[in-house]
Amino acid sequence: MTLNSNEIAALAARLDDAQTGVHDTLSLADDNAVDIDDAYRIQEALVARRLGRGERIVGVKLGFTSKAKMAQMGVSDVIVGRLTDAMQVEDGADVDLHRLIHPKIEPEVAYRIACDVDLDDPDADIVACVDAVAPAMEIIDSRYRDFRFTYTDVVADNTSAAAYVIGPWAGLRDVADLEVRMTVGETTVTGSTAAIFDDPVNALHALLDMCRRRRIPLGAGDVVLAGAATAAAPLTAGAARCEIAGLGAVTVKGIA
Ligand code: OOG
Ligand code: MG
Repeated sequence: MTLNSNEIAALAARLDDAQTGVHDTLSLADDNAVDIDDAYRIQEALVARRLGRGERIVGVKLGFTSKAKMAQMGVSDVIVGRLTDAMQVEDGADVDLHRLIHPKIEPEVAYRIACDVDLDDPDADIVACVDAVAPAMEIIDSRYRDFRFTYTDVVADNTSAAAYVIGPWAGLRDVADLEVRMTVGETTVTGSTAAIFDDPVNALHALLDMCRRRRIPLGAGDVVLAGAATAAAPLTAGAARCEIAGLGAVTVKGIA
């Protein structure tokens, strides 16, 4: 750790102001020496500001669980961020693009946790604690100029989390290699759920490991976004739809 608590609070405020004011900011690394522990402390302080405005934690998200995302963003290690109720968009609902800086959307698999996970129990079985799986999309909106950031930058920025939408839940089942198709305006991206750590269930094991290391609680009712299966696409006005073969579809509508 290299930053004191005032510096942590100031950097969290800078990122929070960028989000609420809908403007970008420069890489924190340009004028600060931020290590990975500092980055998670900034993320915690950033999320605490949202909770102070009455938001509630509803889950967690993983980032960079697929090679496509690592290659797109030039980052190659898993990251974890927090989801709040204010980020949730109902299936089929509108997303106001004016409240976002330069949003992108990506196809994801969501899991639902049905019991509290004891992070201190070395035998904790996270998969046994999951009761449902669903097709999902995440809207990411890096607060950094041109979506360019370092590894510590993106962790501090709550892993670019902005919004997410979840389709119909199904009972937990094998989703190891299902075709993924996302259409946003003229753009269609295709891939497979296998892009997520060979099988999205492996993201749950990575999540447990990250939550233990970062002391992030995993409780009954929490939603987990396992990470994008393909590179992200710019979110434009109109419908965005993701279909995962055998699991179902989910949509949102960008409003300019
Ligand atoms: C960081 C978020 C990565 C994913 O699913 O891999 C992520 C970013 O790409 O801005 O959410
Ligand atoms: Mg994502």
